[in-house]
Amino acid sequence: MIPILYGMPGSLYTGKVRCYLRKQRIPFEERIAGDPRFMNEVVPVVGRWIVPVLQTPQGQILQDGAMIIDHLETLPQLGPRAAPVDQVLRVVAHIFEMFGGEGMLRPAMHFRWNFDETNLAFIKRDFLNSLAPGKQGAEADMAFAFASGRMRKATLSFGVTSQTAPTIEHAYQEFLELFDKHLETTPYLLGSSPGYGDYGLVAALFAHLARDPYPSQLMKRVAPRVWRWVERMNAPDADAGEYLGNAPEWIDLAQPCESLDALLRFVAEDYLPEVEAMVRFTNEWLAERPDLAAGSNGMPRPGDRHIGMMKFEWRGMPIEVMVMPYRILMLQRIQDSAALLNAQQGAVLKALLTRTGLQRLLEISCHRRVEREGHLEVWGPAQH
Ligand SMILES: N[C@@H](CCC(=O)N[C@@H](CS)C(=O)NCC(=O)O)C(=O)O
Repeated sequence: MIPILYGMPGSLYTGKVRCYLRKQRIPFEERIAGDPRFMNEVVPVVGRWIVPVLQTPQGQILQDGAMIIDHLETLPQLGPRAAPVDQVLRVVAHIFEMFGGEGMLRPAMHFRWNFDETNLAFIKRDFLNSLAPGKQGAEADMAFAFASGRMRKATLSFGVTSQTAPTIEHAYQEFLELFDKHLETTPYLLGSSPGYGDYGLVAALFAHLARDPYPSQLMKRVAPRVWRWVERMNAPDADAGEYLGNAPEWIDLAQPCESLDALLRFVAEDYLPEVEAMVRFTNEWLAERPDLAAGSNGMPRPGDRHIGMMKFEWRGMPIEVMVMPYRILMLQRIQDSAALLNAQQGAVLKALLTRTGLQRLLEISCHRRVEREGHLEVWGPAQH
């Protein structure tokens, strides 16, 4: 028996787990979400339709990219651990895990859903392969209209509109250039092996941005090293021949690394305002619900994934986006790993975050923690 990964080739979060499984050289079977076994055996357990899901050889069902990787990290491994040994790098890894998996949804969704002339035929085939295999004609058209309609609506809810699109494109191109420059000297984000940061970034950068026709061309043209990194992330070995073994095992944070600083500054400009607005919005939302029971998500349905829409200023323009408690969980991962640092490590992290404009990431928090229970995000106990 080997683990079964339920997902889709075109799914952002499935890519995160798939890369991890390959890097660990864990044999696994990937099944599509349109497999009847997903609907019959998995969805009732998970409580909502969502991928990726890992079914372990013992029959345990795990949902959520980060939780699946965390679980596998506790088992004996063949490949490199996702958590860097250095505790400060671990915090940096979780920052990019959050940014890649959550902060990069705007370019990912924009470049998938707003370039129909180049993308649509591919996406339609890809979606139908995974969701409605074997369906033809009107039946297939209906299945794709339903799935793509939901995703186009989600694209808007992530703040992708005709007003924000030019800035999203501009910012994404800047990110590609910065990451490409960074990869000149290191095959992975923080050194010679992949970690949580790489797995977070590959979520958006593989399925949507490297695989869909329009953004794939863009990435190859603007950032060939990033495209190679995506390929490398999908290989079981280190796949870093072009570095001739000269790359550092880990980036040494005692020395300033200009290209890493530049990426962190990008995260500060592109994503920190949203994280701050999310924490503000959530604290107001919680204040209006003093009796919210621990263990519940406070929404009409336990599977609901967002608690409302918030407005904030993004790169000088108003933008409206949904607020997802899952992102608070991702912020907690960063802060929890920072809380483990000793004084000396804390000083290294503080210097790094201060010079890159990210120090607020450690200073803001919600009045209640987000926890995971029964495969869902729920509120933890009220803190007094
Ligand atoms: N936090 C979750 C997010 C998973 C997620 O959003 N998956 C998408 C596909 S990439 C999905 O299943 N969406 C549900 C839907 O389309 O209704 C994880 O990391 O597993």
